[in-house]
Amino acid sequence: MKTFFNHLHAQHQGQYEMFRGALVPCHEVPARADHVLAELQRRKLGEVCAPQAFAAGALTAIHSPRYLAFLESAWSEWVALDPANATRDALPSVWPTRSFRTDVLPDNFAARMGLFSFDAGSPLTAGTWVAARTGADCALSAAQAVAGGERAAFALSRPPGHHAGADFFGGYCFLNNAALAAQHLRDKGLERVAVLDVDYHHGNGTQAIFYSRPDVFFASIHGDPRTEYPFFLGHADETGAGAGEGANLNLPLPRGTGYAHWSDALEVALASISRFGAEALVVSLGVDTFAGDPISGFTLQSDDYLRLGERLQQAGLPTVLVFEGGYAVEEVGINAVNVLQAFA
Ligand code: OKP
Ligand code: ZN
Repeated sequence: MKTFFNHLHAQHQGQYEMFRGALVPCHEVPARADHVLAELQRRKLGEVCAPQAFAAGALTAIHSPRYLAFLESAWSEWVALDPANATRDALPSVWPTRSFRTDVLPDNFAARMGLFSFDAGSPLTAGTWVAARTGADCALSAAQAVAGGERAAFALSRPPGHHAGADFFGGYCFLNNAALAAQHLRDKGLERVAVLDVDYHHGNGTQAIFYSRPDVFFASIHGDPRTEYPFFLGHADETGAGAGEGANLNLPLPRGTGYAHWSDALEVALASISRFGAEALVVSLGVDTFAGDPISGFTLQSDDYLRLGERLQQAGLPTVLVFEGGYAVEEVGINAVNVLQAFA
């Protein structure tokens, strides 16, 4: 299986995220991807390729032009506010909520940061745009390889993507890599595509992007949003809207869930994807379901990722795997590569 990777991911290096009123060091660090790359190379598991650079149209197929324009210019606007900002990441601190207008684009930069985001845990840095953009190129390149006949491909991109919506960032995510991959498969002629999100956190961005569409099925296994981030989406009664009714499946599970119960949910998700008649599969591959993850609550063990990889392979679909979460930095390489090795 080919891996698409670009070292520019490391340009996105946030310093702090807001947690309980304090700024704490970011969990989403460049070393995460570097550990996965090192483990792939240690096990000699397939070729590591640089992504192709895709034209802007591949991004506007999912994201709004005004959001993309904001992301691209955000860092220079931030530094223009105050030259001292060059050493500080940009974090939002004000958001429009119920009864506010979101149709008028504010001139004020802080206001636009809030309009286009949903939390204060996702610092926007000098290298965020280039990293997110080349990360998206990795996902699109992996989709292109699979559309061209490869059985599977892996996008080793960061920052992750599944919390990013058509026009908002949050949850460490800026561009929705999995959604971009799924859309690219559709644009290459596959009629029905499924996204299976196995990250600990609900993929609210991916769900929102495809919620009204009958051609992209979204299934997610995640910590129950009643207690777990991102809190405001991911309940079991969210089944799709309009033409997309029935094409969304949420399988929330309580904190403490281990592979024995987690894999029951996996079977339910794969059965639905099969009933849907998917011609290809995109996996949002978060490994923050690991027992040792510092910000998550499931208890999967490293060997369980071998079983996951084997089961995904048995689903029998052309598959794009896209790297998402996983914050136990020392084990993230072993866990992610276990999935890939068992699949291959
Ligand atoms: C991104 B992905 C921890 C706060 C956690 C955001 C979690 C984002 C997870 N102190 N806030 O789904 O792995
Ligand atoms: Zn996660």
